[in-house]
Amino acid sequence: MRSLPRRSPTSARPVTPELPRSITLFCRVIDNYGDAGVCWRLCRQLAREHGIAANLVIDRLDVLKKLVPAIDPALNRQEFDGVSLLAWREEGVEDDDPELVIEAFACTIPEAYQRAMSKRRPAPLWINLEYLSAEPWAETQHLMGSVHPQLGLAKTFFFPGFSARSGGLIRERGVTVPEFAAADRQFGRPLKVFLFAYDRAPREPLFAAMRNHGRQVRVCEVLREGAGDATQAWRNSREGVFTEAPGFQIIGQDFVAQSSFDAVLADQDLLFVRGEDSLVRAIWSGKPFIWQLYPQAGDAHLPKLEAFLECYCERLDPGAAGALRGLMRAWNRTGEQDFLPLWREFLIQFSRIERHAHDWARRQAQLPDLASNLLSFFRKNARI
Ligand code: TRH
Repeated sequence: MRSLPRRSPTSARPVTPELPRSITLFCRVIDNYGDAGVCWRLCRQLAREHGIAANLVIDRLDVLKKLVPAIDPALNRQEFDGVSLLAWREEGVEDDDPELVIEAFACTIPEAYQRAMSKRRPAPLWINLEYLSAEPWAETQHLMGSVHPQLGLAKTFFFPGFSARSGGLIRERGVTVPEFAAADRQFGRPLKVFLFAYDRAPREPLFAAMRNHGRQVRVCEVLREGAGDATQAWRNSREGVFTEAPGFQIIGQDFVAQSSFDAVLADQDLLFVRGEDSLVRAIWSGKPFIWQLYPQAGDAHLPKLEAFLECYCERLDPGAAGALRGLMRAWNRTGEQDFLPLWREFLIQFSRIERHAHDWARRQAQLPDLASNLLSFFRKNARI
């Protein structure tokens, strides 16, 4: 980043700009795909829908390649889909001139870059984009600020969330919740279950319940590296379909490019998703879903789950809410559990849960999306 003043006082631009001309977003991948997935999605949307020059500085281009196969992880700088992709360097970023700097998930942007920001007049707006949470404290912290003790730079905390008091959810312009269509539950038509889960998920008890219940199920599981269970069995089978029992199949699902992910979800009846970004896509699909949270030490993710259930089940019939809560809680625990009564109850309530998923998504889609909220914040706070 250049540290000299950018504009002369005679600049024709207004005092309060409408939109940033340029943003730089920093992303460090902790693990998995969500950090890269969220940051890429947001940058792409800011560039494509709002015409903003978006730089994504990321430390694991190899992880991003799994989501965006056309990129070359060996390049320090490349343009793709309107976004400038830059490999993370501790020395900072050359030749960028952003009016908005986003530090994703408290990744700590390079010190050299922070110093350069502080020398700019005016300094760019600095936002820390946090993880998604329905916990009430997240709303109270949303838009709170802190000042860097040495550099005097202000930073604002931005919390995505599910209410108008939060930063909202990523929702691109083309995303619309489809018309309601109940899954066909005729005999001969298995329930199509999509499964994207962490290794610790209690797959075997869930599969046992599905196998023993009698309702036909076809599980489409995203293949995991080095998995040693049912997915591995699928890998070993020549047909591509691992049939465990009559009416119960597990199919291996290849990891697809992020641009094809919504279409994969749209083809299913029930979605097991995880982390952050696949949850949000499940919401926009309008389908029922079971969310597995990113596991945290000391089970710190369980209060986060309860906060989400509280918010999600608010208008759901109590019987259906009980069934949904039961299955989602069990899916987020480890250890011995009998899923059969949970699965049975969930299927009894399925049509209510299905309707609710659709209606809840429609209500969420009426709230401003994350990118719009970020840009509104910029409009109110930027001075140039
Ligand atoms: O991979 P994740 O578990 O990521 C997690 C979470 O973000 C978590 O909050 C964070 O702390 C941790 O990473 C470090 O799950 P998530 O968030 O759903 O991200 C998966 C991304 O991968 C998402 O952008 C969707 C994308 N995806 C594809 O593009 N194709 C696929 O086939 C699949 C299964 C996923």
